[in-house]
Amino acid sequence: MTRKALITGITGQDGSYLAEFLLEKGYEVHGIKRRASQFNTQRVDHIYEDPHESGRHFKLHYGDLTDSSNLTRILSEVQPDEVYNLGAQSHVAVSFEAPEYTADVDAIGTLRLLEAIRFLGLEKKTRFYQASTSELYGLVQEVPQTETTPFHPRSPYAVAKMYAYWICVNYREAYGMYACNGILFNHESPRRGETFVTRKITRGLANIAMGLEPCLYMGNIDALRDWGHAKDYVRMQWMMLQQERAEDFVIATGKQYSVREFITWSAAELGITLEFSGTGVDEIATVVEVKGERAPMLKAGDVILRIDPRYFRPAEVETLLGDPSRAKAKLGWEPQITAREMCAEMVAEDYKSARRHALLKSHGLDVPVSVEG
Ligand code: NDP
Ligand code: GDR
Repeated sequence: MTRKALITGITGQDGSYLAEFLLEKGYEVHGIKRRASQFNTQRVDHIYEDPHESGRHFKLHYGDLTDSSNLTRILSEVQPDEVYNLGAQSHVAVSFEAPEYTADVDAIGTLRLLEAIRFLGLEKKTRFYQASTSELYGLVQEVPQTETTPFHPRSPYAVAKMYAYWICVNYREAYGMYACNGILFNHESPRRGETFVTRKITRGLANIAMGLEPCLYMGNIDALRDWGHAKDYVRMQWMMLQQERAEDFVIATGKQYSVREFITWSAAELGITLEFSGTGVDEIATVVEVKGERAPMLKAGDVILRIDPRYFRPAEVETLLGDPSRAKAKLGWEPQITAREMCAEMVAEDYKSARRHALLKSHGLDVPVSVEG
């Protein structure tokens, strides 16, 4: 029998990698996409199958985590063996601006799915994966963070995800559901949303190198993160649903770097040596040297990075470092791609598209470039 998986958030970074992974494993993959006024399936377009053809293994359903009846109908139609709840308003800074919506989607959305599974009598058939987050640790109580480190969320996003974490545990304990939390630390890729810090940097610097924009404006570049590659992390999401017993796991690399280091690496991939000077909001990064051909529009002395306080958050998570040893011991999971390798891959992809844009621009076809976020 073909196994069926339902992925919420399939159009996002993780959803797209997970869909590819499950299709390769022979699953029938169903995903929930939101209605939007423009196409929003770019990350999964390469695996799209024409609905007019039979024997399809990849199907998209319109839906939304704020809509219980829609979720119940999709679950009832699909009868999935596995549900991966990756859908979320996932931007921490945005959650301060839209806290109620974030809670509705990220917290109550999770409850809606779990209740729909129970209501349909699928609680013994359907296994449930919840996309939990290192943001739960927030103001960290212990270094490194493990499955037993106390939570102290620091944003409406993290508070909503804390509800989702506990409701998942609660449905496991109360109804014997196979429901588990992957407490995932930051993970990135060339498919990362453009307003998360790594992608903002790789895309911004590639654009600057090609003369498409003059300067990158950043927030707290002293923040420390444990960055892994999304491809490694979706493999672990699947592994967590293949165990005898549902358990929660920390997924991380165990290594930590600053945003500033990530900027330096990204610049180096483009042949640019940067020097940081000044402090606080007056800090800047200046080009010291340009090697090779990748940054034809830059020269020593150019200031290409400044601090803009509007990217500071009302409450910041300064430092995160995960301890993945339980995942390694119990599941044999280890990340295969280092943060530095991931950075190189992201810069290479963004550089390709910056070059394309620059070429179009040189032929009079202007392409708007935005790095808000
Ligand atoms: P993305 O922001 O790339 O993707 C989020 C997905 O959720 C998109 O498909 C989005 O749809 C969808 N979505 C948003 N709002 C709704 C809604 N109201 N109803 C249904 N779907 C919705 O996130 P990632 O892929 O990076 O992350 C996946 C999950 O893992 C998220 O829950 C995130 O919070 C969590 N997480 C992520 C980490 C990371 O570092 N990436 C770390 C820890 C946890 P659309 O494309 O239409 O916007
Ligand atoms: P985070 O990721 O908040 O950790 O949440 P993000 O990449 O947005 O920020 C990481 C750190 O970088 C600092 N920072 C900036 N961030 C952004 N976005 N833009 C900037 O200009 C900027 N300058 C500095 C931030 O302040 C922060 O400290 C991500 C999301 O994927 C969540 O959904 C997920 O749960 C967590 O990772 C784990």
